[in-house]
Amino acid sequence: MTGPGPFAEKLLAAVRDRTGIAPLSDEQELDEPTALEVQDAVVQARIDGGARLVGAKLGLTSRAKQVQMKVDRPLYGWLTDDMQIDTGQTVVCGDYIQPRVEPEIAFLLGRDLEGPHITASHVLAATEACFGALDVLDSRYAGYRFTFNDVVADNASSAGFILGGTAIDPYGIDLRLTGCVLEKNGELAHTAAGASVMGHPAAAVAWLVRTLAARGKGLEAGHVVMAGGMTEAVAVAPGDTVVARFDRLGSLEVAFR
Ligand code: 0L1
Ligand code: MG
Repeated sequence: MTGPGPFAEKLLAAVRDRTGIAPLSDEQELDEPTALEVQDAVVQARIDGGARLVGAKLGLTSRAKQVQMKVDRPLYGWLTDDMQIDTGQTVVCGDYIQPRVEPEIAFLLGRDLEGPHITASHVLAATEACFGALDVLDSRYAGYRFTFNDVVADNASSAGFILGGTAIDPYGIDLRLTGCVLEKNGELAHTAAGASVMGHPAAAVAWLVRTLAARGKGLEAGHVVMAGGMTEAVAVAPGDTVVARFDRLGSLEVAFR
């Protein structure tokens, strides 16, 4: 099997059939350049199907997530408009394979961001507003069993995202200190502060921009960027409700059926 095509086809079929597959690397060696080509192919297939690119997500930017997934490096994927879940919308678990939810801090960019020397300060200067957010992720690999390159190919488990209704000027808040309490079915699940994400969520976004620059890519004004799970993700099933309470960024609640 060569090139991204057959690998991308397997991942797209998993989404269509809502059935987890074995890691691509079980079959054949998958190196990082090929994994990135597969990622591009699965995102392009969504766009060819009518979706619009609206931003990017970081994954595995916190120690909690790296420990949970046994992968010790951050990665990124892309967000399309068909992934956005409206506030108050009940999420149908059957639309996914094995959904999980995690709290994140999101950035809405007011200016393009690209280049190999971007820092957290540049990210803050280019940000129109920050939001509390929930990532509804879904691995196309059964049981979330994958290597780093497998999950890169799978567009960083991108599936759904919810933006909170409270927009904050990034200069009016110290995102390192933004606390988050994650509850599932009324019980405390996890807590974290923004600094859990690479020291500062804006530093995670800066890492993304520098990483994209090496591939001749960048982020655009209007893009939403999710900085990565602050805590471990929680698995969800029909009947579950997840609430994320952020300091100063408001609360988000999502119900699953
Ligand atoms: O948790 C995972 O599926 C690993 C990929 C990163 C996804 C994320 O952190 O949003
Ligand atoms: Mg995430």
